[in-house]
Amino acid sequence: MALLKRMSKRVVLLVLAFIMAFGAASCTTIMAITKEQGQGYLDADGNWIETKQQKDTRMAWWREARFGMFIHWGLYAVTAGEWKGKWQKNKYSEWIQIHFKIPVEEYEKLADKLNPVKFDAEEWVKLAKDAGMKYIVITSKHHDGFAMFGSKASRFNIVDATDFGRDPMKELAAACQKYGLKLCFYYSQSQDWHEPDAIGNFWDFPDGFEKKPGTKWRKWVRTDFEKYMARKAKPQVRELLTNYGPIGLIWYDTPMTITKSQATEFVNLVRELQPKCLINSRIYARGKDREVMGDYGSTGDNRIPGTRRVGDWEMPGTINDTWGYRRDDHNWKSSKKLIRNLINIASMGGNYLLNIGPKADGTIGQSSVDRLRAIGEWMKVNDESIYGTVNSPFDKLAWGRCTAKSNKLYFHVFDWPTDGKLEVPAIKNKIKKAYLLANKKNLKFAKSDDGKIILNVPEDAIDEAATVIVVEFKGELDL
Ligand code: FHN
Repeated sequence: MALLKRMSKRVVLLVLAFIMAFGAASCTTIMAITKEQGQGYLDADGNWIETKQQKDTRMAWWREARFGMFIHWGLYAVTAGEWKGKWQKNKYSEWIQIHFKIPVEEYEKLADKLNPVKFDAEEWVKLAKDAGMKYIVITSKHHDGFAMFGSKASRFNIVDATDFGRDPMKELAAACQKYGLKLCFYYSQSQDWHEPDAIGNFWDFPDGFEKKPGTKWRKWVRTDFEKYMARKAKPQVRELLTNYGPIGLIWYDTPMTITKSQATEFVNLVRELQPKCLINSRIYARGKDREVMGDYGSTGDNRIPGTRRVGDWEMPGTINDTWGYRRDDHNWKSSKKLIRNLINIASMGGNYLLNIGPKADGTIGQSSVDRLRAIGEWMKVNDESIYGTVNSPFDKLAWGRCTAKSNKLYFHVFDWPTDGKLEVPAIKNKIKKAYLLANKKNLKFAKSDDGKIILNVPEDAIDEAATVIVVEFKGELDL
């Protein structure tokens, strides 16, 4: 009897041990699966659940990239700033419809003139790649409401409304896959001047606003906005995330009066369909405490911050003054300025989203091409000092900027010293070596009494836009 009792105890213990071992094993399996997926999920209440590590994994390509191409292309490329012999006063060509209060019916006719037969997706993607850009954000639908992709949600789209009849986003998706760039879509979620229930078109559809006396039209709320969301905006975002393969990010813009719960619907649509896809912060911006609902922040257009910033951010910038193509805009930024913008932004931990506005025939103007090629020449030599770098450990330097990566500091010299000596800020670490990134030539250096590093540099700069000097140090950076 006693033996039986002892045996059954053993059996119970064995069973217990087995359960524990099996349980632990299955637990490990579950954990392993979650880890392997490496991505967050929407819980039953519509909350996005994600660990810091999962967010870091999702952001990794974007943080590595630092440089992307913005493309504003739509019906406004046909008008190119001019309507019935008059030039737009507002500098953005894509705002022509609102500027001249062009009735929807008349604006729709522009589709007859959009026939970009010279469009070559591979050429565009190669141009971006050669410039050193790692992602492309293209206007799939701007505020005028015209979709530059085939859409079942609205016939006001390039496939159904033009003789062209092709879907340029499909072609771009294939070209991006081929050349290893991330395809990303801009989508104007609130303003849609084609739609009576959306925000923006007060000249054709004056009714349906909740008018608040004394406020600007743009502050007015569309009472039926959710109808537009359900009929067009959400189905189109769904199409974009379903028909074009993996999408790097959705770039929402001008949230206007969108409510937090409406913005959440746009966010969750992305989370549900492509959990790895990123979302910019222009999805929502209301109230005193502008809450950032996206994955990273956008600065204002062409607004490079003055100081180092924390967190992930991106600066969208124009190459001339307009976003969409405009025939009379010749105010091109120089290549030197654009290269320095890229460096300046990277030195503060941001991404540069540099815009081009292709023409209605599908070509990209020579002035844009020349500038992108010049940036590409600089990047070919110096891209190591941009990709995957983090912001400078120092405040802005008088003669240039600094970016950092692992045990290297990249000093971008804008103003080359005339006395052959470049003084860089003090670090406590032992310095392994200093060299010119362009030719790997080592530079002699000494430490001044106050710990600053004095580099002996050649008489002339290698690149007028920016010559990069690498300082390699031992251990963790210690200032
Ligand atoms: O109104 C748009 C403008 O046309 C353009 O698309 C820029 C790009 O950042 N975003 C809005 C203005 O901030």
